[in-house]
Amino acid sequence: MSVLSDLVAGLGGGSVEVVDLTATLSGRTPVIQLPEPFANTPAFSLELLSRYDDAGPAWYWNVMRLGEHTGTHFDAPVHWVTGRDGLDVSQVPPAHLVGPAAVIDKSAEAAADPDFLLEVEHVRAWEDEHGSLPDGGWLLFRTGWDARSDDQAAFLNADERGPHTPGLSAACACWLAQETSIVGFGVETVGTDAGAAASFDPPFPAHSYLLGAGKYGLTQLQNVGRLPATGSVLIVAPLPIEDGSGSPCRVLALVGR
Ligand code: 23J
Ligand code: MN
Repeated sequence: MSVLSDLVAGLGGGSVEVVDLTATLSGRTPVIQLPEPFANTPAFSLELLSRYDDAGPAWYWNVMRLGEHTGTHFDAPVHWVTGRDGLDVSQVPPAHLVGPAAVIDKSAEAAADPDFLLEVEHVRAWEDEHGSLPDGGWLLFRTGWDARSDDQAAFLNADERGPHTPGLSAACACWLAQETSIVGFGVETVGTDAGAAASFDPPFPAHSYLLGAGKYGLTQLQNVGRLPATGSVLIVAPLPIEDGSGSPCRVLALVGR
């Protein structure tokens, strides 16, 4: 197939760049903090099995402990009650995991207002400039929040009223779920919903509408600012955990130069 030989030539010749959108996993990886009485995810940790020692003289390996929804990760439809009859992460068709990305950059707006919400009219204005959202592709919401991901307090940005991070309005989440043919929505923040979304109607509308429509979520992306508004190709690689609600995920983008 010449399209694949062209791709390989582009990768070798530098006209196709591979951009890693994945955050490094460590004990410092931020995790969402839900209020009482809800259960929370523990911090990522490694437990040593052996490191060239009596327990394994020639090998180094660990056991890792982490939540499904830790770091750069994938939300499967079954994660939310509205998608309870939908796919678990092992059932996601591989063809849904490679597709075009559309990038909406609201980093200036999010810097000025950490509670900034993406509205239908913003997406419509983007479409007037760049064309329709991609069929079977991903909408990525660029907010600049990846610059905070080394510091859980700055990343979650909570005060006594709760977290303040950008996201989708309920109307926009509903419209993306029902009126567009994207397969998923990706963000740089800790979850696909805005920090204040527990108080929205419905609560957590990005989760509620998108997962309820069989679409997917992608969170804690890095380097979205290196992608063009259109034309890049995303490779999304969650682990196929049987009955899993999501998975830590490697996300790569192919970008033409
Ligand atoms: C559980 C409850 C609320 C939220 C989340 C998880 C996530 O953001 C997630 O990682 O799916 S908002
Ligand atoms: Mn999640």
